[in-house]
Amino acid sequence: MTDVTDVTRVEKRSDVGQTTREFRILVVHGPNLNLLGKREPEHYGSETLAEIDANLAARAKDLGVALDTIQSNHEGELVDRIQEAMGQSDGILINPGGLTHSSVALRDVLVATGLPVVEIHLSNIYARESFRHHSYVSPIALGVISGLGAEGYRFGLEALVSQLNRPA
Ligand code: CA2
Repeated sequence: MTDVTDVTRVEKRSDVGQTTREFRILVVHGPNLNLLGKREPEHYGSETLAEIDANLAARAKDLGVALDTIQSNHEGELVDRIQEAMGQSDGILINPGGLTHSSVALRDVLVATGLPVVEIHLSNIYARESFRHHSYVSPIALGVISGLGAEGYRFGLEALVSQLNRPA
């Protein structure tokens, strides 16, 4: 597993004087996304994963949320890390990569967390080969952003935070 970033949880005071916890979001990048910026820019753009993560971190800071970020090429490692999000994270932003189209295990663990999930794809999976048109994650996601490139991650983060801030 690479690129694990831990941002310390911060307590903040609400207007009514109660202490509230800062939201913590797990950002998950699936298999081969570590190759971004090096190959297939026609599908995935020219930004590297490190650049995407840096931009997300800056936006998270503005929004006042903490990010934990992982990338792995191993399905089981992703499942283990998502299990750990239970009780630690408030939401999950995920680009499952190729596992989008194949992994029941990934979908099952996302459901098991009970957390809101936003699914991101750099490319428009519906404008590509037919095997990419089905996602195991989309039916259990709060929402899906596909085809808007690296900016899609920012839109996804903003949507997740907006949802978390909604009164219950
Ligand atoms: O569009 C997306 O973000 C995808 O999730 C990317 C996956 C693909 O299997 C999905 O259908 C759509 C592929 C990730 C691999 O990324 C690479 C990046 C650069 C070079 C080669 C692969």
